[in-house]
Amino acid sequence: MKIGIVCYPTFGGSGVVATELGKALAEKGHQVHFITYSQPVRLDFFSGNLFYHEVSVSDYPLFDYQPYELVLSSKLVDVVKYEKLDLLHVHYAIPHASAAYMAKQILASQGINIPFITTLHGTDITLVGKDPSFEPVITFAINQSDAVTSVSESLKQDTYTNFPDIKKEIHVIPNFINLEEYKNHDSRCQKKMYAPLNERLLIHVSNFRKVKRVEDVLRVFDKVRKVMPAKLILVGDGPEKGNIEKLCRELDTCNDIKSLGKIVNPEQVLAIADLFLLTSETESFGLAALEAMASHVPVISTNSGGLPEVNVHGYSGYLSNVGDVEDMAKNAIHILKEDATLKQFKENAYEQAKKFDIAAILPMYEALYESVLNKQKQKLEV
Ligand code: GMT
Repeated sequence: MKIGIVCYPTFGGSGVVATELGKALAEKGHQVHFITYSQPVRLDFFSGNLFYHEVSVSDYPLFDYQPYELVLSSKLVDVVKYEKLDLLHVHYAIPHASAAYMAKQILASQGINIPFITTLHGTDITLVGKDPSFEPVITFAINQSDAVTSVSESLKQDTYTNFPDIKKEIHVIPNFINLEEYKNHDSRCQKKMYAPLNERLLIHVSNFRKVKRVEDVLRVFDKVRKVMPAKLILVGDGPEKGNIEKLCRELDTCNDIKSLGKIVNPEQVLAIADLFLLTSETESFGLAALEAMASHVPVISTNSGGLPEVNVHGYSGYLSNVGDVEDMAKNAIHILKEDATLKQFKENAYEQAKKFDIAAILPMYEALYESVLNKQKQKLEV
């Protein structure tokens, strides 16, 4: 198949999933064309089947806001036509689904039929998408998609609740990791660099937006380090970073915290960690938690959104109510206190991650692509 993938090329989970999916499809022999405004951060893979098409946004002075959706639609028309794509798969509804719809209509007017699949990732539905100014466009674009997927059962239900006029069937295809990529740990990253006295090493990875409640990560860590020697690594950057630095001074924890900023391959750091903290207000799936588990790191998380579908309470880690830092700290201490308990949770975390290996998930996407193409063929034959 010749597949066009549209995504946000940044460090967000949706871009990571789209990129890893494209890489895996290319490895299986499909031709994959990424169509984005810059090269996806994880597209570090050389393959004759992978292509990248940049959407360049002009900066004409009349526009206070550049019309990205329009240039994206035009680029999609161009790539579909000249690369003879079979289908488009857009990740994150805003504005990718409506841009794909527009491209589909333009191409139809030229006698070219191209189906598009929309994958809902989370904030496009639970935060941004809920904004009434987006609602009619999102509802329309999702209903017009040839197929729709969501990354968790919880996100599927949220979509129907937040957008009552969405009638389209939503297929749940969970996020995934490529376990092979977690097997080779870069020996340049060693635990003793961050925990020189072999302290317990906690870690948080996110884009430091308000929804992640990173302040709770610090409060949980503060409680843990009062009970045992511990260090915390923060990976990522974002709007809340300044507030987090302030809080770390207030709590007097800065000497035990190391901020590493944005890292392209977080699995290298995850490999040396003992416990992952994910304190989000809402999380449609929690790819970061799955990446931790694939690195044998148990997870202390909230129980919001799709997290209970990923992290199993009392097995791969623990789940607590949003904001309940007391409970999260108590659970963290339980996991970290005894070596034997930690070892067991680490093994369990890895076992749980295996369920989301790409080998199990990729065929679900391929089957969906096939069924969309078959439906389109049948429609054209009528
Ligand atoms: O919050 C992020 O990390 C970025 C965001 C995105 O839309 O790119 O992540 C969402 O999609 C990820 C991949 O499907 C999910 O694992 C995250 O849970 C989800 N984030 C939220 O729901 C807050």
